[in-house]
Amino acid sequence: MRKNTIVFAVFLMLPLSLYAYNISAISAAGFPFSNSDLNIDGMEIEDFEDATLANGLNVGTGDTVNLTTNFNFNTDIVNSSALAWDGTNSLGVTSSFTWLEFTPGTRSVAFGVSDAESTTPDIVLFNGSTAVSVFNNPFSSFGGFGNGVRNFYFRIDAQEGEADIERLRLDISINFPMTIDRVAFGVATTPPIPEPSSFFALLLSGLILFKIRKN
Ligand SMILES: [Ca+2]
Ligand SMILES: [Ca+2]
Ligand SMILES: [Ca+2]
Repeated sequence: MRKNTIVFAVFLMLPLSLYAYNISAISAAGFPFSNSDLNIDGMEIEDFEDATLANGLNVGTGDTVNLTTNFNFNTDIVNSSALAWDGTNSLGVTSSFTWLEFTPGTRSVAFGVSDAESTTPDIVLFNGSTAVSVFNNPFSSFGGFGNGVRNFYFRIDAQEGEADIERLRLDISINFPMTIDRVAFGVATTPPIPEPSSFFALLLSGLILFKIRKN
């Protein structure tokens, strides 16, 4: 009985511990949010309300990893208060590949997603010239999709021992554009809200320890 319990534990915990980088999201249902609500206190913020990008952030489009920064406020910004996560402007994600490039030392990145359909967006994380981790439609588990509305506030955190977040590539089908806004990046002073899976893992390990000790 004891042996069975331990095997069961390893089997369930393994996929969780191998999951690279921490991905989480906050539902748009509680909009508007303060920085504290979003756990982005102390991070740099780009709100896309003017033509200048925050220091440490580049935005570009193209199909190779060699990002040529080509952010153009006049053509890349979508003006809609229904989609914005602050102010009235957002970055339109209308190309197949839209790149966000961050200053060295960036450990956490977060942004609001709006106007996204459930079938299209993917996020690919690049370090150097290599895609080190691919999140195949990470949005699918977050729900809240729909055109013309805010969907959720996405977040990725590098865990201890993992490389900095250099670049994220947002992949969409050009027939299904979306927008992002209130990009936060840097070193978070507050951790993301733990995922239900993390809670489950903690609960599970607690229960297993209890059971092992009892035996
Ligand atoms: Ca904005
Ligand atoms: Ca700006
Ligand atoms: Ca859309």
